[in-house]
Amino acid sequence: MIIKKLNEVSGTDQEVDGGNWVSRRLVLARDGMGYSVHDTIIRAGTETHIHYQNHLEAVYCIEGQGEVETIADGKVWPIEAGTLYALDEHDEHWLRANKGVDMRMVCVFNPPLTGREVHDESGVYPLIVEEEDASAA
Ligand code: 9YT
Repeated sequence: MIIKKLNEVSGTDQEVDGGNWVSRRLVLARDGMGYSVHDTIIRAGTETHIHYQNHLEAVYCIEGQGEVETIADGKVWPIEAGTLYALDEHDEHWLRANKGVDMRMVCVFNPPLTGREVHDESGVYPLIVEEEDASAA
């Protein structure tokens, strides 16, 4: 059984500040679950270009409001608490948080992040496979 508390992750190397967002990584590749789980704050008024070419991500909003726009077709979906979006086609997108209040998201990644990743200039996370994770596959 793995038990993690947000306040134990905050301020450690499992808290990653990407500028427009800060990601508190609760479950990581080394936990051997096959996915990672993050509690992520998207800072109010920000717009982030994201393209997870190496990962599938599901994102469940639990606080705040914003929108997601898929770049291939220009479609825009509003996001509020209780909205989930899943990037099942590695969808390149813009993620925008409304002004005034941060968004808070629960994010699940497959394959799992190792804990060190931040977006590169194309909005991509590199694929890092840890030994424990590779042997489980
Ligand atoms: C929703 C989203 O993709 N935000 C960027 C950060 C990422 N989810 C993470 O590393 O937690």
